[in-house]
Amino acid sequence: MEYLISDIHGDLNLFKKMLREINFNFEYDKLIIVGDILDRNEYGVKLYKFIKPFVEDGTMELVMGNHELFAIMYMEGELSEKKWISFGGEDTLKDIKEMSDEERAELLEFLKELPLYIEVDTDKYGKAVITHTGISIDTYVFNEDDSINVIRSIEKAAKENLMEYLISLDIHYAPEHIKKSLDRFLFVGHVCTFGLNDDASNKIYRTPYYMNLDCGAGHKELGGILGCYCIDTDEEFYVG
Ligand SMILES: [Mn+2]
Repeated sequence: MEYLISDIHGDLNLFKKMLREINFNFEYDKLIIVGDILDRNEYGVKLYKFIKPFVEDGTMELVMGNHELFAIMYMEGELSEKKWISFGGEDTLKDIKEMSDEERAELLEFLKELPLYIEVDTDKYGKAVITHTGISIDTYVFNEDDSINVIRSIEKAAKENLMEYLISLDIHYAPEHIKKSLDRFLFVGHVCTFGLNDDASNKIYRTPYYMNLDCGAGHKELGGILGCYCIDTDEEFYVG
């Protein structure tokens, strides 16, 4: 089985609870995390240490989220402590400061190698792309048939301004005809689903063009939980 989880935001315990909930088989199953393992909750660095061996052996994959980029920028001197703390980085920052130079270099290397998107074939949605925010309105690349080339659009957006791409909310505001012309279904996170669902529920947000999996584990004060989607069975799972 192949599963998707997004925006765990340092809640290692809730993540482990989800692995038990879905009966995750480390030998046969695969898990793709749609970005933002760090910040907001306490154990972002512990979560990184927990998933690292599984990313290395291919059991799990992690797509880059804006909070992974914040950590890179901080370690490279491009983001101040104050600014990162304002984005929820306080606990991550504290743990990074306690790391040895070697551990810090390893973390930086791990984060810098993260992909911006992963392609996946699904029975229900056909060819799909898994990426943290979706698309950027200013960087559409069109195919010859006037459909929007999702992969090339993501690459263009990231090349022009990676930070802008990784914090983009554009997919949620794109007009229907634009969403209709995307040449791939999208799996995204980044925006809490209780802000998207008509009934303000924290369940996975589904549209004909994309699915948003950020059920708000980084915002428990607003009722957030952790959601998981199984690509093979179209099932949803929740722990809170
Ligand atoms: Mn995000």
